This record gives sequence, C-alpha cells and structure tokens, in this order.
Amino acid sequence: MDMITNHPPTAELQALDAAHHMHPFTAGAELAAKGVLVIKSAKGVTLTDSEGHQLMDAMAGLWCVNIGYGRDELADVAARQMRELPYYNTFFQTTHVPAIALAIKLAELVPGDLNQVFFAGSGSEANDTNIRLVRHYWAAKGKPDKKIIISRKNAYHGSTVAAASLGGMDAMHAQGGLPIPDIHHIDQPNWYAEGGDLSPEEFGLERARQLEAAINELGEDKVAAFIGEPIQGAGGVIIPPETYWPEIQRICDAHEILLIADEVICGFGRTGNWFGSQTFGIRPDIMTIAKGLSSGYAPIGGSMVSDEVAGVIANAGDFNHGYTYSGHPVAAAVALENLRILQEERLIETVQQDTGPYLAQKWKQLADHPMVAEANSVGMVGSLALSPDKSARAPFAAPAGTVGLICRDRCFANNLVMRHVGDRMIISPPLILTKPDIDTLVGRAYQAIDETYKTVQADGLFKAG
Ligand code: PXG
Repeated sequence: MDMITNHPPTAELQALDAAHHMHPFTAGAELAAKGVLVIKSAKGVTLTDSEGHQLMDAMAGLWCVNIGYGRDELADVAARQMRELPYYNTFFQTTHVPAIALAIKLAELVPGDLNQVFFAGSGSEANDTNIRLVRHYWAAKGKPDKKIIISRKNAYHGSTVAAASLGGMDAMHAQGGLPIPDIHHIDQPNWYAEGGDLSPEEFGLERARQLEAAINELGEDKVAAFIGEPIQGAGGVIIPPETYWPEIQRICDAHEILLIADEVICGFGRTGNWFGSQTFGIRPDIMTIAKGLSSGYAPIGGSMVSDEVAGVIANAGDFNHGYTYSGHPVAAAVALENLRILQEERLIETVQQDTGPYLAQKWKQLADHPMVAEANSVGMVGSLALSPDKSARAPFAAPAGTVGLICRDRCFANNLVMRHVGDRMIISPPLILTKPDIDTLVGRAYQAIDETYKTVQADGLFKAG
C-alpha cells in the first residue's frame, strides 16, 4: 500500500509535513509547533480531517470549489482524458480538442466581445500574461510608452513577482524587492475602513476619481491599463459602493485605458451572475479567470481578451509568451465539465434568486451582535467587520488581526471554516449551499463570534485603538 491510501496517524503526518513541506503564506516554525490540520476527504460542502472531524467549508477551499466537493463526473472526465491524451501543448501551431471546446464555451459565457482566451495554469500566471498583453498591445499600436498599469492598495492579483506587484499588499511588497517598475497603486474603495464621514456613494466617487487624477499626473500616453477585482477578495471581501465601478468605467473609456477585471474570485457564479463584471456593470477589455473555472478540481486559469485587443496582438507577429500547461487537456476537460454542471444545474440562477438573497438576510442579522459593526454579502461571498465600537467603526486597540485570529480559531472549534483578514471575517462557500446549510453556517458563525466576544472581554481587548 502506498502512503496515500494507507497513511500514518495524524501526529506522524504533522511531523513529516513540518520536516519537508513549506507552506504558502505561513510562518513555518510557528505551524510546526502547533501542528498542521490534515484534510482527508470532502463531499458537498463538508471537509473531513484525519481525525474524522467534519467541518463546513464556508471558504470553498480557497474561494474555488464552486460546485462543491465529490462530483464524480469531473473525476470520470479527467480519467477519460488522461487515457485519450494526457498532455499535449498549444505552442508551435498545434492544439487539441479540449482546449478548443473550452475556448468556445468561454467565449459563449463571458459577456461582451471577449471572444478569445489565452490559457494559463493559475490566476497569477494569467495576470502575468495580462501585463505582457497590454504592453504588447500598445506597442503594436505605436505607443510603446503606454506601459504603466494602475492598480489598488490592498488588491490581490496573485503571488508571482509580477502578479504580487500588481497586488497592493504591503506585506508582500516588503519581501523580495517588489513591486516591479511601472505599476502604480491608488487607494481602495473600502468605505468601512477609510470612508470617514463621507456617505458610501460620495466615497465611491472620490476613490474612483483617484484613477483620473493618477492618469492625468502620470500622463495618458504612459498608462496602459487599470486592473481591479470587482469585489476585493483576499483584501477582506471589500464590496465597493455602487458609485465606484460606473465611474471607473467612464474614466477608462474617456482616457483610452484598457480595463482588466480580475474575476479569479468573482467569476463563475460567486456574485450571483456568471461574472462580477455583470453584477457591477463593468465592461472589461480583458478578464482574468481561474479558481471557479474548474471549481478547483484541476489547476487552470486564463485571460479572456476582447476582439479588438486580440486582433491587434494577432497581427503583431509572435506573442513571445506561454506556459507548458497553457490549455492543459485534462484541466480543460475538467473545466468544461464543471461549466456544464454550473449551467445545467442552474447553480448560478439559484444563488441569484434564492440562496444568495437568503444568505444576505441571515448574514445581516449577525450585525445585531455587539461586536459586529457591518455584515454584507453579494451572492455567495460575504464579510463582517469586528469592532469594539460599532458606531465609530473603530478598530481594536490590539494589533489588527488579533481578534480576527481568535474568531477564526473559534470557528474551527465550532466546525466551521471561516477565514479572517485582519479583524474582518470572510466567507465564500460553495454555490450549492442550501438554505438549511446557510442556517447552520450562520448559527455556527454567531456562536464563534459570541465566544470570541467573551474571550476578548475577559482578556481586556474589548477597547478601541
Ligand atoms: N486574482 C485574484 C483576485 C485572486 O483572488 C489570484 C488572482 C491568483 O490566483 P492563483 O491561482 O495564482 O492563486 C487570486 C488568488 C486568500 C487567498 O488568502 C486568495 C487567493 C489565493 C490564495 C489565498 O484569500 N486568490
């Protein structure tokens, strides 16, 4: 028997993991001392760990398992494709049927004239592609100086050198000499934390107009594109004020700036439409996709590209860019089957019309708790802000994330996987979540928040900073 089918007990797995496995976004020594959680299997919305505990996964893995765990159809398609053609590339004038079939399907599903796809293995890779695409596009149009990409602080666009540079995470820029040149960051539309006395609508306009100010300052002839997540995900599920995206769209149109919507989290039903761009009225020139494209069953990402941009690139000689796994046949076949399930089972319509509104109503009730200052959701993504002084939207006196981490641990103790970003708690559950599941989720979340509240009070942390 191999180690996967017949594995050693948890403590031994933890020790082996600590000895040989470096984890993303993790303080290795701290994790080794604590012992990592080993997830063994999953079905529907439920994870089972190596000790047999069952947890509701309100994060859909890392925002990706949109159709839920355990769909045999995807496993069958993967096995069939591995037997038929496990690998071939899409370089040097070759292709294969799964890549063609997925490209057609994506052109049909993605709104507007984004009819071409450049495949990647992940969202980070796709955003690297986007940087090269937009610069190559403008160079091909005789404007090689249009190179700067404007992004936002607290954005997340991935973890490669270029994608992390596009992102606006200070903690990431602090390591490894980021950002690369010609990336410019403006402020985020986070009304809760930064809106002060402005109404959300006023604040949304003010933040969008920073884009226009930046373009004027840097020079329209130097700016290639603006990139943004419709809802900032890893930044804490920051749902922008309604005024924000229409103003961003107006500014991009008025100044000949390409608009890149990073749909890695918002795409494939998360917000109750196929794409977050539809929920927020964005008409992007390029769209980054990954995660929900395959529901995480296989690694795949891509850039959806408008007819205009793709046409210019097609006539500009070789585009000297690509990945061994661009359009990988097994990943493409799995993605296609995932899209079939999303479509035929009407999962996105259900989120839009039924379960999304139900979640919104239940989730909002959490704001009745004395430590919850805000609780918002759109479709199947939501967040809440923990605060010791709700009316002032005040942070805790302790370093950001102290209380959030306590709450996250209380969630796990209550068999709920809910993440924290600073002192915001976030959810992004599978789209198959039913109304009884939502009741369970919100019940466990309330319990965890209340236990956190009692701990925080007992520890003297319930004061504004
Ligand atoms: N864009 C967005 C909007 C993302 O959320 C990426 C790009 C990068 O995708 P890849 O496939 O390269 O990881 C992401 C990924 C978190 C977390 O802690 C979020 C992501 C990845 C890992 C952790 O919330 N988002």
